[in-house]
Order: sequence, then C-alpha cells, then structure tokens
Amino acid sequence: KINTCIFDLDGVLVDTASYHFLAWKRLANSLGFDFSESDNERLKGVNRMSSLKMILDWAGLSKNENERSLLAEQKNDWYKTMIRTMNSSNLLPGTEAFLEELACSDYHLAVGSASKNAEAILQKTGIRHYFEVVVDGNMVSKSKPNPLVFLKAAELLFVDPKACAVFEDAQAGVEAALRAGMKVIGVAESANLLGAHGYVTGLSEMNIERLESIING
Ligand code: B16
Ligand code: MG
Repeated sequence: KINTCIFDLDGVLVDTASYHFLAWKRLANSLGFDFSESDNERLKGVNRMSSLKMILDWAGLSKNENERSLLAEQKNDWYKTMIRTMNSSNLLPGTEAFLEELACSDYHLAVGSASKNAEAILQKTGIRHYFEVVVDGNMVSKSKPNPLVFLKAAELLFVDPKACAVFEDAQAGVEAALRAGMKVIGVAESANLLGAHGYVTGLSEMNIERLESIING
C-alpha cells in the first residue's frame, strides 16, 4: 500500500524550468554559442555540474575544473536573481490542492530534487510546511538517474521504497524512481516520458482516487 508521495520540484510543483533555461542560455551566449529550448529539455533533472559538462560538450569547448566551477557559479548567480521574486503564483496548477488532500489523508510527503536551491524555492512559494523531508542536491552527490535522492527520502521517513509513489517530469527522474523500486507517475504535457506507471499532464489532474487507480493498475 502506498503511504508516501515524493515530489520532484522543478516541473512538478513549481515552474522553474524557464529560469534555468534563461540562465543557461545567457551563459552559453557569453561563451559565444546558442542554447535552444530542446537543449534545455535534456538538462531537466540533471544536476548543475553535470548540466554544465553536457553544455560544454555540445559546444565542443573544454574547460578545466576551476573554470567549470566559476561558470556554474555564474549561472547560479543569474538563476538566483531570477528566483528571488518567486511566490505562490509560480506554483504549477493543482499543486496546493493535491498536497492539501494528501496531508489531510495522512500521507508522508517528501521532495526529491537535484536542485541545491530547493529549500529557498519551497519557502518562497509557501509550500515548505507540507514536507516532512526535503532531499536536494546538497544532500546527495549522485545525480538522477541514480536512485539515491529518492532512497534517501524513504530512509529519512522510515518507509519502505515500495510504499512510495514518485512524481517526476524528467526521464532521468523516472529512471531514478524505478531503480529505487518505487511507483512513478509521469508529469508531462507530451508523450515523451517513458517507463512511468501512469501519466498526468499536471497535478491539477491528480487526486487520491486517481493515484490509487494508477498504482493498482
Ligand atoms: P540547481 P529537479 C533540477 O531540479 C532541474 O530540473 C535541473 O534543470 C537543474 O539543473 C537541477 O535541478 C539543479 O538545480 O542549479 O538549482 O542546483 O527537477 O530535480 O527538482
Ligand atoms: Mg523536474
């Protein structure tokens, strides 16, 4: 029986993908190359340093470790300036209603995000109090598709991974959840997410009844 829901942050609870995109694009442009929305799509759920390595790779640029950390810091400074003004209007539709319904039904709730800015974003958007546990990029070294981020959440909640349902919008995240032995609900507008146990276009389509029907096939 599922008694725990673990949520990815970016693209599931809040809409920060557009800010990541603008910050990466600015960085790419400053290095003399372009960066498209479809490039950005491949970075979803991937942590900051791995994202940077992929971008440099696509551009055919090689940078040493010191240069890479300066570039990542620059991107993060721009990103942090953009998220400074976030508030509850940046929550994706249906987020609060679904969290509220789960909380009232005694589900354990956690966040499993690659982002090192997760705590700040949860505070700003006013939903931090729903989560018993927030596992983010500061707590795990291995990025999705490694299952560590979700396994850590289950461990901190003292729940069996088999009792967990993960909500994910990124392919790397779906893979991480499957490897953790958890149920996965894909959150995606198009049919480009593979392997999940069920799909919704957003949390506004979710309620506990739908969750149970997806989980029980
Ligand atoms: P930061 P998620 C991920 O968040 C984003 O999808 C990904 O695009 C980003 O690079 C990563 O967080 C790291 O974020 O630079 O803030 O540490 O989808 O796992 O919630
Ligand atoms: Mg995501």
